[in-house]
Formats: sequence, structure tokens, C-alpha cells
Amino acid sequence: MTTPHDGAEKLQETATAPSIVPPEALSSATVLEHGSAPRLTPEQEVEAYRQMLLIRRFEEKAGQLYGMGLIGGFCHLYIGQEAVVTGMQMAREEGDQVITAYRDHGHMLACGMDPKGVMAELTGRRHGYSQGKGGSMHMFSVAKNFYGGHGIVGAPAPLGTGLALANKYRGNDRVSLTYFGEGAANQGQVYESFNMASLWKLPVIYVIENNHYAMGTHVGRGSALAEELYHRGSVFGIPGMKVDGMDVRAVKAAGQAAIARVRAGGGPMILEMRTYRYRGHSMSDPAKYRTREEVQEVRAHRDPIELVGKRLTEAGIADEERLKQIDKDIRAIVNEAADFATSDPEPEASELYTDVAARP
Ligand SMILES: Cc1ncc(C[n+]2csc(CCOP(=O)(O)OP(=O)(O)O)c2C)c(N)n1
Ligand SMILES: [Mg+2]
Repeated sequence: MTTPHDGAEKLQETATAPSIVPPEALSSATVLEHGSAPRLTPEQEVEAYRQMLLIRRFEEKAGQLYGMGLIGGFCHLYIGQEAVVTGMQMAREEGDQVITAYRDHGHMLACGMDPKGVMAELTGRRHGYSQGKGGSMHMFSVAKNFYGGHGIVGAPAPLGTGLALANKYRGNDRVSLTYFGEGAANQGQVYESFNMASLWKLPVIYVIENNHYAMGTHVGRGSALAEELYHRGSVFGIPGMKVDGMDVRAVKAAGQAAIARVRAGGGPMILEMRTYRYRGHSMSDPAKYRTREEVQEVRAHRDPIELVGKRLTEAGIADEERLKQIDKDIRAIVNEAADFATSDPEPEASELYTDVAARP
């Protein structure tokens, strides 16, 4: 039986346990060890801090606008998980594609999509990324290599595998970074994708964002061998790595190792990112399936932004003043996005008939 505290405890375990997965714990899976992750340069550390803070402040603002009735439909916030997409973006190269599920605003911002366009889509306005017709779960930017934004749990797995198949077919050296949750990792379509990706040695990295909950279900209650999701590809010969997803440095190191292997033709890989979501599943979830203390525990001891802030100040790279200034700059960007998203007009009624079917 799991208790509501399991999430935080398990996360704590991951943090203190050696980050190297013992090879004897696996059967056919190869393990890439990353040990203690190498330091980031001062510039990289500051950039990671800035990027994660942009996601955090954007999501807080989206939550506020939702509360004010300015955002309709579904809205799933990424607060707490910022280090995952930020570290992976630091590891990827230009042209590598990103695809994810509905908890997607952080991925869009990390891909370099315009905060104004993302926020305006949330409020259903004309200059949103889908002209105000898609909302939170349905945005796309080929220019920024972001392939959605998908409301169907598990859907990114076959779609991201398809992106990898297209890359292989075209003979380019791009890698598909395919994100989904630990709940989604139990779906059949994920294993059909694993099979094909392994058979055809496709350039895809499956990033399992294990935030410990699938709606109200703790991973320990819904997944067999919940401590070893990185092992889920072993019967297909897909190697996996378990990564501290609250540390951007560990994420980047694991991402770099995986991307190098995949880009060199080594076939697919799985990265299990051990992370945590602070807010409810969506805006309508009061999260009564866990205690406040559980969330507080992670916030206080494992917060990905605080961790980098602490490293920056302790290393003398930035003082409190500098961090405050970064926050001020980020808040200005987010406020500008919110102003735009609440003053941009709604789409014309005639827009109802456009973008419904592809033109021949
Ligand atoms: C095929 C399908 N089944 C069920 C749902 C309803 N649903 C939406 S999110 C979710 C939980 C998924 O959890 P996880 O994969 O861990 O991702 P997280 O929300 O934690 O990011 C469920 C069951 C859905 N959208 N699609
Ligand atoms: Mg989850």
C-alpha cells in the first residue's frame, strides 16, 4: 500500500542514491552511466536559471489568468518539472525535434517559441500559435521544431517514433526527443513504438517524465516495477537511464550521452526523468490524493530553480541582487505576454471554417 508521502520519499531516495544504475539490476538493457554530472559553465548555469524561471513565471501567470476566467478549456501546468526540458534543450542540437503531451507550455518556451504567441493561444486570441483555435494542448511550430502539444495520453510515443522514421528515411541526422508521462508509459502504443524503433534503429529518445502522479494515481499504485521505468525497453534491447530530473546538470549530462549515442546510429534510448509536479493535474484538480507536506518537502529541498540559484550564489557567480534582476527581467517578459494575450482580439467568426482540413 502506498501512502501519500511516497512521492516525496521516493524522490528523496533518488536524490541520495548513486545516480549510476547498477548493471546487475538489468537483464538485456545496456546502461549508460553518468555518475556525478559534470559542472556547467557559469554562462550555462545562468542561462539554465533564466530558462527555468521563464517557464515557472509563465506558468504562474497562466494559472492566474485561468483563475480570472481568461483561459478556457484544459490547462496543465509544468511547475516543478522545469529542469527536465531545460536540460534536454541544452543537450540537443539545432534541428532535433520535440514532441510531448498536454503539459506542454514549458517545452514550447524551451524550444524558443514566443511567450506572447503561447499565452495568446491560451486566451484564445487571434495571434496565438493556432490562431486562438487550439488552446493549451494544441500548439505547433515547425520553425522551432516543436511538434505538439497532444491531448491523448501516450500519443507522443508513436508520433515521435514517426518523426524519427522520417529522419532516417530522409537521411538527415536529427534526433526526435519524444516526451510522455510515467502514466502514459503503461500504454500499449508505447510498446508498439518501442518495437518498431528498435527493429529499425530509429533516432528517437523516449523521455519519460516521471512526476510520480498520473492524475490522482501515484506511480507506485499504477505501475509494475515503478522504480525501474527506465528499464521498460529492455525486452526490445533499448537501453535506459534513470536521471535526477530535478537537477538540470544531471539532465543535460544524460541527454548529451543519449543524444550522441542515438545520433551515431545506436538506435533508440529511454531516459527516465525522476521529477515532481507541484500543482494539481490540471486547473480543476485540488490534489487531495497527497498531503501539502509532501509537496512542501519537495519544494523546500529539491526545487530545480532553487538548486541552481544556490549553486550560483555559493560559487560566487551571481549574488542575490543579480538573481533578483533576472527575476525582474523574466517577470517583464511574462507580463508583456499576458498584456498581449488579453488585448489581442479574438479570431473572426469566419475562422471557424479555416484550418479544418488540409488543402490538397
Ligand atoms: C488515451 C487517454 N486516456 C486517458 C486520458 C485522460 N488523462 C489525461 S492525463 C492522464 C494522466 C496521464 O499521466 P502521465 O502520463 O503521468 O502524465 P502527467 O499528467 O503526469 O504529465 C489521463 C489518464 C487521455 N487524455 N487520453
Ligand atoms: Mg505523471
